[in-house]
Amino acid sequence: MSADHAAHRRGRAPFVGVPSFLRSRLVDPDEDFDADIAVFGAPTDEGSPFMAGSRFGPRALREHSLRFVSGESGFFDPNRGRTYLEREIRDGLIADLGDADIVPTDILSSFASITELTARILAKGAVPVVLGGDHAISYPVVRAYTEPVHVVHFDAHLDYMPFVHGVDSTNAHAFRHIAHMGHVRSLKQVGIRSLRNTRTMWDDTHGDGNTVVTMAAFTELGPEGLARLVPRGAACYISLDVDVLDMALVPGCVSAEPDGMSYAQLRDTLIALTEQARIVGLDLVEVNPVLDVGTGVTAYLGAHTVVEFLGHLCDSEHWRSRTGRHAAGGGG
Ligand SMILES: [Mn+2]
Repeated sequence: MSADHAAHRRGRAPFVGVPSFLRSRLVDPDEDFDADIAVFGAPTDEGSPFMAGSRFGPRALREHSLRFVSGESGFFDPNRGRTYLEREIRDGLIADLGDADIVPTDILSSFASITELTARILAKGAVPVVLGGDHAISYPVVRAYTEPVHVVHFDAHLDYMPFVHGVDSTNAHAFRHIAHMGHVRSLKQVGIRSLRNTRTMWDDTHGDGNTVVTMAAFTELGPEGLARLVPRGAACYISLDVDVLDMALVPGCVSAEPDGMSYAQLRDTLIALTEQARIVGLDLVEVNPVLDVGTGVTAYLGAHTVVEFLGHLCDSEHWRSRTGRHAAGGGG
C-alpha cells in the first residue's frame, strides 16, 4: 500500500477524526506523560470586556493545525528546502493535554486550573504551549514558573490597565500582574501601537522598568535587534497576541489594529528569539473563531505561527543541548 493511501486510511485528512494539535497523542494530564512539548488549551474569554468568543480558539487552532499534517512526518518548508518537526512528530515528542478545566463565571477558579496544569507540565520538564482564550490567560500561565524568566510580549496593546474597583482579571490587566512577579526578570512589550493604549498605562509600564518596543521602534530594531534585548541563553517566555499582526491578517481578532507586523516580521523575530534565548513557554491568544471569516484564516494563521515556531524551536541550538537530541536533518 502506498504511503499516501496509508495516510488516508489512517484518517489523516484534516476534516477527519478527533482533532488534537498536529494530531499529536492526547494525554490525560492526570496520568504520567513524557513529552518535550505539551500543548494545552485555555478556553476562556471571560477576560474579554468587549466581544467574547475566543473561548473557541483552542478548538479552532487544533482543527487548523491538522492542515499541516500529511503522510510525511513533520512539515516541509519550500523556502528553506527542509523538513521541520520530523523527529518530534515521528517519535511522539509533542503531546496534547487537552484543555485546562474552565469554570464558567468563576474566572479565578479557571485561572487556578490553568496555573496548575502549567506547573504540572513544567514539573515534567516539558515546554508548555498554551492556546487561548483571551489574553487574561497569560497571567495564570506565567505565575506557574519558578525559575527566573524574561517575558517577551507581542501585542498592539500594553495590557497594563490599573486595577480599579477590584477589576484586575481582564485581558487588559495580565502584564501588570506579570511585570510584578518576583521571578520575571524583564518584560519586553513589542509591536505596541494602538491608539487605545492610555497615557497612564504607558507611564506605568515605563515606571515599572519594562521595555516598550513600539511598532516604529521595532521597524528600526528588526528581528535580530529585538531578540538581542533578551540575554543570550536566558530563559524566555513568549506571549503572543495575534493582534501584533496587521489588522488585515487577523479578521477573527476583536482587538485587531492597523499598522501591525507582517507575518514575515513576526516569524523572523520568533526565529531570532529561538536562536538567542532558551524558550521555556509560549502562549498564542485572541483568536476568536466566532468573528473569523468563513475560511478561518485567523485560526489558520494562529496555527501556522505556532507550528512554524515549534519547527524552529526544535531546530535551535538551545533546544538541542537541552533535550540532548540532534537535528534530524530532514533533507537539509
Ligand atoms: Mn492586544
